[in-house]
Amino acid sequence: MFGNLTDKLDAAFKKLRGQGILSEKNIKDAMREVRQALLEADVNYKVTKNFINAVTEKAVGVEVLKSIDPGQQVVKIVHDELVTLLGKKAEPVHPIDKAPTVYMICGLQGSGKTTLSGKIALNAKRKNKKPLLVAADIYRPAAVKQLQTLAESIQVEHFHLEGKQPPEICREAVKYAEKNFIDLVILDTAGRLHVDDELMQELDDIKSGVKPDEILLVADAMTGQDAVNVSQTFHDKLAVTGVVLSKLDGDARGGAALSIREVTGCPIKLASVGEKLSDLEEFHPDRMASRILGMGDIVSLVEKAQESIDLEQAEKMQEKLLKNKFDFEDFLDQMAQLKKMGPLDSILGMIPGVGKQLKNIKVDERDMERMVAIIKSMTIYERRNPNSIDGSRKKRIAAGSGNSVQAVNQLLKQFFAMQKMFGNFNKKKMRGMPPGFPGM
Ligand SMILES: Nc1nc2c(ncn2[C@@H]2O[C@H](COP(=O)(O)OP(=O)(O)OP(=O)(O)O)[C@@H](O)[C@H]2O)c(=O)[nH]1
Ligand SMILES: [Mg+2]
Repeated sequence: MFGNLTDKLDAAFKKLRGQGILSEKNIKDAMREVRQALLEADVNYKVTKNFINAVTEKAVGVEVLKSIDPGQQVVKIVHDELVTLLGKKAEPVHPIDKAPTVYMICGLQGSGKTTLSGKIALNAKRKNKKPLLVAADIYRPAAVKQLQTLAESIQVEHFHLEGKQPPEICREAVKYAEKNFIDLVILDTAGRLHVDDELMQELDDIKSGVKPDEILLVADAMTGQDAVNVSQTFHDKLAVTGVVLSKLDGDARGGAALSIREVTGCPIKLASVGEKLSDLEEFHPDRMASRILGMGDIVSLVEKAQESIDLEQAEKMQEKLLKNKFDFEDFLDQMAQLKKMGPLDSILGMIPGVGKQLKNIKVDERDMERMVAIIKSMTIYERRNPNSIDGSRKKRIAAGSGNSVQAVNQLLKQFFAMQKMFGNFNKKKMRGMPPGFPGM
């Protein structure tokens, strides 16, 4: 599931990731593709529209975190919006905190109600709770038998009253549970092909008869927008307390998962991810968003951007800078480390007060390779003593690195300017900075 959507989103972000800066135009271009991807995944039209607006607004107004690729930052924004769309926080089902706690399971025919009932029963049993599976579907001849077989397979009690109507069966089941130390009563109700008044009335009668702690609507993720409409109708009529997305393991396009919360306002609490009774998961918006984006690594990279410069090395560097012992060897080390993080001037720009001074010292990524080549052509002595680099040394270094003397001169100029800047910077700012401030 989500495979297609993930690929499409990835393609949209790839374009942004190549860009040096986030402009309103390149964001809009990328968002057009994201929009298309969402619509193709069968996400509700309105939901898509709101989503794109929210992301665009945040991306355009974003204060660009200097240390990472702007495209990655957009990935993070999209991720966060997806989390919001999916409900922000995980909302667990009502705890089994009194005997009996009652869950009512409802939904359309074949959506996976009986399977879910079994899954919840098994789960409760694993927590040393005593569940009771109640057959409240008397219309489909095999339904009672199906639940009974299922209950026996996991050695859980089941309950049925021959010849009674579902509301009465449910009331009696709860009475039985009270007398028999049952912790959790699970009402497996009947489904219909379509939402109809008769079904709703019956479910409403069950609800008022037993006052369930949790009314779970099972929505089949494979049915896309239908699942959204069905959820809306059930929620309007029954005030459902939670949605369970079933068949999330299938090749559904994901639209239902992404739209239900936003459209109905009802939290998604569980995800049914297979036919086996152990295939039940709590629904976590953040995990689902990461799964959809398939880019959990980038999201955490952005989160950790500031921490990810090796603190220990940064501290050492700080010490050297304070003593004005920063040489080309250190420069090379820093380059290697900074390369992981992005453009050098951007990293420096993260340090309060440095950004502005960098205006006249242009250190951009395209120059980095060349700088490294030049430094590597220096002898160790030269690297440690940049002042020793005279005319003839410059010629040799230039030839060795395949650059002009002019390029070597430029690097030296930049290096000395930087050294000077740090000298001034140290005097003015260092005392006020937290120890080991990431960067220089
Ligand atoms: N792949 C997959 N199949 C599921 C899942 N949940 C249920 N199914 C299958 O879907 C079919 C219907 O499941 P049931 O649990 O009987 O559905 P129901 O809502 O109780 O159906 P009715 O009682 O007829 O209304 C069965 O073949 C299940 O094995 C799921 O999460 N993933
Ligand atoms: Mg059933």
